[in-house]
Amino acid sequence: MPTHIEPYEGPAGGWGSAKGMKDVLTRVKAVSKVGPVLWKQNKPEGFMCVSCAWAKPKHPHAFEFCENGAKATAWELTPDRCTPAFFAEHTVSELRNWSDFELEMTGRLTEPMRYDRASDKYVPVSWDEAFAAIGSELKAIRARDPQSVIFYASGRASLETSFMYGLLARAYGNNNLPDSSNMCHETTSVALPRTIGVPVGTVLLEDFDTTDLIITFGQNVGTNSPRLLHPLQEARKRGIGIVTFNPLRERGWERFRNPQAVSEMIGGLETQISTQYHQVHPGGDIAACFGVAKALLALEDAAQAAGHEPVLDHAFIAEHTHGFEHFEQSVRAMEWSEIEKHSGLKQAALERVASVYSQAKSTIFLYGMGLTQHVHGIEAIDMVTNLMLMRGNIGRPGAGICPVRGHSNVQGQRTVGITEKPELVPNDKLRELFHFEPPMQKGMNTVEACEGILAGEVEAFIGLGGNFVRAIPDTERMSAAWSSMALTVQVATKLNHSHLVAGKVAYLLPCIARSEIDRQEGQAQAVSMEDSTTCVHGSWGQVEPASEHLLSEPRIVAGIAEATLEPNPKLPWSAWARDYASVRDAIEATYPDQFEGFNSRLWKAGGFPRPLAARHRVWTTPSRKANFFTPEVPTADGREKDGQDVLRLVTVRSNDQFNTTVYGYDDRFRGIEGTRMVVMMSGEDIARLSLKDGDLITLRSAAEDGHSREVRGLRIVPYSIPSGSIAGYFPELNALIPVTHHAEDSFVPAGKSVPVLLSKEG
Ligand SMILES: Nc1nc2c(c(=O)[nH]1)N[C@H]1C(S)=C(S)[C@@H](COP(=O)(O)OP(=O)(O)OC[C@H]3O[C@@H](n4cnc5c(=O)[nH]c(N)nc54)[C@H](O)[C@@H]3O)O[C@H]1N2
Ligand SMILES: Nc1nc2c(c(=O)[nH]1)N[C@H]1C(S)=C(S)[C@@H](COP(=O)(O)OP(=O)(O)OC[C@H]3O[C@@H](n4cnc5c(=O)[nH]c(N)nc54)[C@H](O)[C@@H]3O)O[C@H]1N2
Ligand SMILES: [Mo]
Repeated sequence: MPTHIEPYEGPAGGWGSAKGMKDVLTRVKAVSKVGPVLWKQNKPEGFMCVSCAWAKPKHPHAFEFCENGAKATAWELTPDRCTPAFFAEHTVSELRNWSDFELEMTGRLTEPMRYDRASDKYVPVSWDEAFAAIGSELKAIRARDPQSVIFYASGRASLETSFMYGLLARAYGNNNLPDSSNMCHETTSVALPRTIGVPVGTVLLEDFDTTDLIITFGQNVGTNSPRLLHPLQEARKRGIGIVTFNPLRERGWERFRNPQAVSEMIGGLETQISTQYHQVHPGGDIAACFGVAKALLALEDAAQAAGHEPVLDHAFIAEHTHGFEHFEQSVRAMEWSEIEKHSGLKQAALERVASVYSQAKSTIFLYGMGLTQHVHGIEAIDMVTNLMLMRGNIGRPGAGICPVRGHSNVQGQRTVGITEKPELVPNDKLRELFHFEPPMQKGMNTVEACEGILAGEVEAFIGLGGNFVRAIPDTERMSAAWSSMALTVQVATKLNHSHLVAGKVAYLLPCIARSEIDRQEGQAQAVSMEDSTTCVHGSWGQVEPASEHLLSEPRIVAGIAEATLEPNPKLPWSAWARDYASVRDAIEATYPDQFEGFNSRLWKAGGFPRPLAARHRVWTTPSRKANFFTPEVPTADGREKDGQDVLRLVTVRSNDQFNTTVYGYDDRFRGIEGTRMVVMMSGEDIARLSLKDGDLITLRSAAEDGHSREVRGLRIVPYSIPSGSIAGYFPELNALIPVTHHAEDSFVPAGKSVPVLLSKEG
């Protein structure tokens, strides 16, 4: 593939988006099949996109999909097949040298496969054989130690599958339910319950219609949630300001041309998205928010002196919050010089933020991985929450906090019990409804699962979707440790590297995808998911499954459960797998306040919102108030302790990938085409390090823990990023991240600030 690197001048959306979509549809030969499906994408009674979790509107656009949603659907609906004949031709060792892109380009998996160590190949098996073998291994391990099996879930599986999967793990005897969320928004799930009493965002889609200001941190809208550009564009058309904090210039936050608006496409019109763009240092959001708070207090002092309306919402602070005095003192005590040093932003810039914030009646605070994937990510979210509470921007229309979730049902998985934390599980309900004793021992999160595998303490890994080995840190150490496990089972749609690091006994189980018609006993079944704004939607598959041998995910979970667990009439696995409405009834019985009338509300346009106390200014925190928490650290990444030569690496997604799924090698908005092996670096650093555009370099981990980690053959690309930090792509650079480098308390790998050393090659 030719490499072409040149700054991209176009907007997000626009003709580039149409072309990007067409390229992938053509590549996977899915043009004719995908068209009719896209028409139904994200519409009531339609099919819910498998890409991001952004909200689906009540009144959808004619095409309620984006460039990347279309790519995700096309990727699922490719006519290519990865069949037993393919596996007969290639050994697993050989396939390990293939790229992520090449593996998934082989097409959809068609039959259940068993790894045969003697020939180093996957060989076909029947489903009955696979379930029986998995069940017998799991039973044997359970007799030794039920805590040594991991039940991983990636955030795509439906509410129905996820609920059954959680029950499977617990009936087996553990809470080892790490989720992709443990690498993603778990920092949110730990931060927000302490401050506002709920683990999820409070904003609904309609809040974008009435808000007066949107402030964003660390999210890449144009690539990772492009449908959110529509409400942002509409807000801008109402004259609403958008303030963005992001170390990189991300095109989606700069300007947008709606590919669905003929006038914009033909007339070349585009909307400026951010009215203020602040290139904060990675990890500098804590200091930046301190600066905005300090400037806000100065405005408050001035307003009081002049006898004007106050800037702070004193009534809200007094009635609804706790901890303001200490917060205020800390903010007043923090020097501007410190704030500027740690945020990389000037006092005047932060005063401009405070000025628009002080004038906005209602403000939405939106954020993504730029906050959650830092060592002190919780403190960064706390500071955003503090800013929000200062002006009472929660529990009223047009205001609130909006963590933008990743996978399409990752938030919902947590809601229905995929968690390693037993205190978040309605254990009494499980006892009462399903007649088994739920385990009370805390389970392993992703990082603990990795550490357990490295220590040889984990005997089996079951993966419900995802690509664990590529998504986690320390790729090489983890791949090497993998084969020590007695059993590995992967439920998947497409081949990936996690399938090529087999345990002693290993199975690869192919499943029906969400865009496909899932018939059980002749009846099409609907599934459901929860979006980023707590709205729950039903989804119908649209096309015939990729192979007649595929089973649905609920059916596979039921198969494993029945082969492993003693019969329990209260856990009717097969009956559930025959009729998903009965699973929804079980979900409603387990969570009656969250899922009241689940089946009857499944097709409500725009989804039905789960109730959320914080939306009504009811605070389910220990203090019964919303809490100001004052960070004790000035930056989210603790880089002050770094040695002189250390650079901080920010790992990000390109516009041509969905996590570890690489659709192609073009990152259009960043002007990087034909390669993913790049390091984006500021002109200042390039000069300081005597490098030049196009130089090849090696990155090494700066961690001194006795393990060497390096990635070679990376090409220097000049980019607008604060000096001292560099950026590159996940998952290629995950080999540089020590598994111990994670957010405190939430254990999310800290992929947004990885200490590395650079050396020039050749
Ligand atoms: N097309 C597509 N869509 C996706 C995905 C995908 O891979 N492809 N992945 C899905 C998933 S699972 C998730 S979690 C989401 C992820 O969506 P995002 O949250 O947008 O994740 P990233 O691509 O990691 O980008 C993080 C952004 O944070 C910025 N950033 C990095 N460090 C900092 C910092 O310290 N402070 C600030 N203020 N900004 C910072 C980066 O420059 C980047 O713009 O997207 C989901 N949607
Ligand atoms: N350095 C660094 N590391 C990161 C991140 C980062 O920003 N930087 N981001 C983290 C984040 S936010 C996340 S969410 C994780 C993602 O981690 P995962 O969720 O584990 O990874 P994905 O790449 O989304 O998984 C892709 C695979 O899922 C399977 N699949 C696709 N559709 C289906 C389906 O319908 N059913 C089943 N059973 N399988 C399916 C396919 O086989 C495909 O190969 O990565 C994390 N890792
Ligand atoms: Mo994610």
